[in-house]
Amino acid sequence: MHTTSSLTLAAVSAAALLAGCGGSSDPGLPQLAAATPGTLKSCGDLAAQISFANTTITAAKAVAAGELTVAGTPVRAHCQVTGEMFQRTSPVDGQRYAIGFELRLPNDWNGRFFYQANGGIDGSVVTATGGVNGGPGLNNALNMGFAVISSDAGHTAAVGPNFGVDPQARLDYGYLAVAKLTPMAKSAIQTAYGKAPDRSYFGGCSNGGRHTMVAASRYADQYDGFLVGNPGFNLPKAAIANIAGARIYNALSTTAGDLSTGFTTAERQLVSNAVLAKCDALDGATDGLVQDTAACQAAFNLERDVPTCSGGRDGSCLSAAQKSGIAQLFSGPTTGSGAKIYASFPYDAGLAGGGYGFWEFTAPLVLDSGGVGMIWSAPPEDPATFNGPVFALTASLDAMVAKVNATTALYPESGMQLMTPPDPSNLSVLKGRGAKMMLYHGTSDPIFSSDDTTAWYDALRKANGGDASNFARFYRVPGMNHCSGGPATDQFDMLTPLVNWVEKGVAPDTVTASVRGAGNAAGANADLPAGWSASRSRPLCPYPQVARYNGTGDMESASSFSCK
Ligand SMILES: [Ca+2]
Ligand SMILES: [Ca+2]
Repeated sequence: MHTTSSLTLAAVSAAALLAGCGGSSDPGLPQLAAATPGTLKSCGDLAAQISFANTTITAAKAVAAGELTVAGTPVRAHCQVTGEMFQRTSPVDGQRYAIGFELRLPNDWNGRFFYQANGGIDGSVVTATGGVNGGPGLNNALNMGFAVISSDAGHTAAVGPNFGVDPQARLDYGYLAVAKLTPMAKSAIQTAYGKAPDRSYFGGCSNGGRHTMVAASRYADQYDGFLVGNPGFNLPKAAIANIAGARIYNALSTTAGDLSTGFTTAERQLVSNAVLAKCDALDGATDGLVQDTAACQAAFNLERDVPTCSGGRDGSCLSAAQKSGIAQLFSGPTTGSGAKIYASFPYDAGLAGGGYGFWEFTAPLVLDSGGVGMIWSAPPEDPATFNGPVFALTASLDAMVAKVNATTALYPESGMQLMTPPDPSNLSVLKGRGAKMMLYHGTSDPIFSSDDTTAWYDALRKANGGDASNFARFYRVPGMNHCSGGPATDQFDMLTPLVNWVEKGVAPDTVTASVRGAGNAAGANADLPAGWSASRSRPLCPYPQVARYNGTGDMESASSFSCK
């Protein structure tokens, strides 16, 4: 249910069309061989046996089947190897740094390696189970038999964003930790199983999606499949735009210091409902989901379609000032000279939930501020006096934009250089060796815009003669917020279809996604509307296709929709 295709006849013909314009069996691209399984020789001995330059293995611990569970499901028996690479003391801030990691090696191995790229500003060795999508999934790469690595990307969470003072820690976080960990992990796998991984995969959401796009650009010679979720591949710019948004909310707020009063939950629901009134039926189903994102942007007009308050704000209208400010948020905040800082955001139905509020009202003050001020600015702010909320609400936006693009002698790569793919629409190495990429992005993500990913994918198509579908496919997830949540079918497995594409030449068409309704093993999604069934499913469609209702059939089932 959480995997791949329940294809209708119409979807089959759509698949045939896609294959016609250059699907998996594209004779121009190499076909990579399938991985073959292996067996872990021993666990306890690995701490002594794994030997790699600049690497300290601190423990190798056998984890019995079921000792670890994901979504209530026991994870298979494996060996948890923990360690550090490149321990050092920074000459700049005097702090100790290292690239901490864990590598989980299943006893029964499928021959594959998965690099689990983590979110936020990294800093924690998140349990290396290997997510198959952004929202909590029912399965995981480790339990599928992958050897999975996870790392803190070269700093600990204890220092917060202040690791940005150390130039090396910046680079490790940006892209170099991957370059150091990858050959070490492959060597450790060779030691553990007697052979290196046959196939290697890389995946994550948010900053993890950014890591994955950067790896696809920089390290496509070392990985065969890339699973990109809600990517912040222009993270410094996105963070500044989100800070600009915080100022708009601050100016609209009715309680000083509480940005959420600038655009209340009732008002966000009002706008969501107005979007649905104009856009829901465009896909043939009045079901609370806006599948045709592009048509919706033409159909919906905030000024026209939401009532303007004649008196005070009471949740049934927006003030004129709110309309103006919120329209700016969606069109994309600009610098003093009128240049767009980041991207536009599409109007969609998923504005009312708690996750949306967190990213809009809290993150700019406590996350984006530290990223911009300490990690990506050259030079960084003074950590002794830096105050995130004050910085976010008072520092010059134009200066922020200038500083994330600046370099100094001590910080020779700008924040934009170290965080973003060097040449984003050039994936010629990836494509040329037969590697594949699958991407997804929630259209109600308020921090990283699906418009940015759409524009990138359009540029990728353009750079490949108008069609990139023979090596990269992009799926929009209507209603989904940042990696999960929102009124959305946010549970799906994109790793299995990616492996099938890479290793069997089976190009993915629709990916079936489900809601996390009451009783879902990975946790129920609090943002689901009351009228939806607890098991609603929808096809996710490869862009530019849109999931449209067939006109008959159960509206709760993916089988009643086709990608067109
Ligand atoms: Ca609809
Ligand atoms: Ca935002």
